[in-house]
Amino acid sequence: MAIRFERIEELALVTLDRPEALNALNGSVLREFALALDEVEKGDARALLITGAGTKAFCAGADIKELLGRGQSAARAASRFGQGLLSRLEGLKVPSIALINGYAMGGGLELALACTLRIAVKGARLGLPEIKLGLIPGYGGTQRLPRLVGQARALEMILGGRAVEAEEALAMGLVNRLCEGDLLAAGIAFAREMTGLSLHALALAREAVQRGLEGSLEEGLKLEADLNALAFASEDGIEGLKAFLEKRKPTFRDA
Ligand code: CO8
Repeated sequence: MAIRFERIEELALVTLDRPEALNALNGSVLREFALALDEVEKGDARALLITGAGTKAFCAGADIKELLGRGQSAARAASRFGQGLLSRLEGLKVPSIALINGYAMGGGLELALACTLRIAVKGARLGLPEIKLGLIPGYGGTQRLPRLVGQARALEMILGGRAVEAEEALAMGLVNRLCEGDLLAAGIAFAREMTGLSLHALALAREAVQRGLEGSLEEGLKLEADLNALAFASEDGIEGLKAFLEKRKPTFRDA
């Protein structure tokens, strides 16, 4: 198996498990990753953590051994397949956190970019080096990176192919947090800042931020008002307000 899928109490953990190839994304990893997403979609995990096996790499990108000789239409299809998979990850009902335990390069960084949030260990390196192979990113990097860190920084990383250290990634907002100790423990603690909350409200909040960024400010404000109305009308919205007024902890039902 190229992917390990585990439950840690209320959390799901996916580990890319090809440390001998720095967890590069070959066909088996991508197929098994799709199955892991199926598990998360139909299961009751309240957050998804994704990491790489070993201490060296989160994921070194697409498996370069499988790339040579791909014709134009096969390359386009492969790009659309990978993009579709990462869009499924991005659109999960539960938040996802990339635990970046070393190199996150090319498709590996694109995988992390499709997660809701990212933590990196000190010493991790993050980059989109495709340009050095005479290629460009193909799993969403040209689109998600500028949305996250701005056009200037994204162009610098994509055109120069330079990987940034974890500290620089934190400073530019590419990762949310740095971790100096136990990355899995840090990821679990980060996820647990959200797992007791309403999944319904979390999904609406993410949609407001992420879809809002696609359009104008005016369109985003309208979207916010529409989603806000849904939150107010939801069971969890009513329960949250009632619980506050009754000075008790809310019991959310994710509805
Ligand atoms: N694919 C396959 N094998 C890899 C990859 C990879 N991406 N990265 C590393 N490996 C293998 C190496 O070949 C090596 O195997 P072996 O021991 O059998 O020779 C093993 O992993 C260890 O790697 P290194 O010896 O190179 O380790 P170093 O510590 O010296 O270097 C680096 C680490 C800097 C991460 C280096 O391995 C590297 O540069 N890797 C390639 C990074 C890269 O260019 N990634 C982008 C790939 S392209 C991509 O992701 C495009 C995504 C969209 C595709 C769209 C589809 C059409």
